[in-house]
Order: sequence, then C-alpha cells, then structure tokens
Amino acid sequence: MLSSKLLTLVLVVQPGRVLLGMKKRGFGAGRWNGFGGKVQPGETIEEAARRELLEESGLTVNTLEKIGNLKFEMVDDKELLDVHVFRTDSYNGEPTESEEMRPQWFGWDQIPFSQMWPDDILWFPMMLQKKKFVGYFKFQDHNVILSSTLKEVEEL
Ligand code: 6U4
Repeated sequence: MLSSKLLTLVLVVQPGRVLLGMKKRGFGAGRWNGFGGKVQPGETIEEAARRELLEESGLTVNTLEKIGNLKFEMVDDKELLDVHVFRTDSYNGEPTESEEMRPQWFGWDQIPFSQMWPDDILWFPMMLQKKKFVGYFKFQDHNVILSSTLKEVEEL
C-alpha cells in the first residue's frame, strides 16, 4: 500500500492572466507552478493552502474555490502525492518574491507549459474554465508521465 502526503496548490486567476511562481528550491525547483506545499499537523487543507500562498507569494485571499484533486505516483517512491488544487479570482496584497518562489503574471495564451510539471498542460484548461477535475498521474523521473487518468467532475 502506498501512503500519501497531503499537499496544496493555489492558482490566482484574473481575467486573461494567471499568477505563477518560479520554484527556487525544493521539490519542482526550476519550474513555474501555483503556490502551495505540505499540510501541517493540526491544519485543515484550506488553512494550509492559505498559509502557503501567503508565505510564497505575499498574498491573502477572501475565498478559495476547491477545483481539483490530483494524485501523483513516482515510480520507485512509496509515497503518493495527494494534491488539493484551489482557484481564487481575487486577492489582497501585491505579489512578492519569497525565498521559495518568484511570482509573475502570465497571459492565458502565454502559460509556460514547457517549464512546468508535464501534467499541467492537461488540466490547466479545465481550471481556467472553472471546471472541477480529478486526476491520477504516474511519473518517472519527474519528467515522464507513464500513465494517467483525468476527468471532469461535478463535485469534489
Ligand atoms: P518544503 O517543505 O518547502 O521544502 P518542498 O519539497 O519544496 O517543501 P512543497 O512543500 O513546496 O515541496 O510542495 C510541492 C508543491 O508542488 C505543492 O504545491 C504541490 C506541487 N506539485 C507536486 N507535484 C506536482 C505536479 N506533478 N504538478 C503540479 N504541481 C505539483 O502542477
């Protein structure tokens, strides 16, 4: 049995643009991604999402919408990543670089998928259209998707 690690991922979306951060260190370093990280003991998933968003981008939000659940298995790794994805359409503050992330806005037609996790190009269109989704991806070497399932759902 694989044990699983709870993680969050927040996408800040505005009409025509989305905020991504360049991950400067740790897991996924060198890739653009949403903001997020591990859920700590005693925290709800949404509290963790808000904390990581603030720590990594300097932003706070009034509402976070649950938009996706993605599970990632790495070949030869016994831990499954269980990533809870949120979208927010409004925020407070100014995006600010942190030790972990360098934030930057991208137009919806200029999302740098070649410098992102390879699964992102598959589910970003659903996320931008406010459709909810669940997916499972089996990775080799953080670069190759060996198998996957992804579908739109009514509820999460
Ligand atoms: P710390 O504790 O900061 O050293 P770190 O190892 O850097 O942790 P962390 O906590 O930033 O990792 O979490 C990894 C982030 O990457 C989470 O927001 C989830 C996200 N993530 C992991 N696999 C992903 C994938 N395949 N596609 C994607 N995001 C992914 O879009």
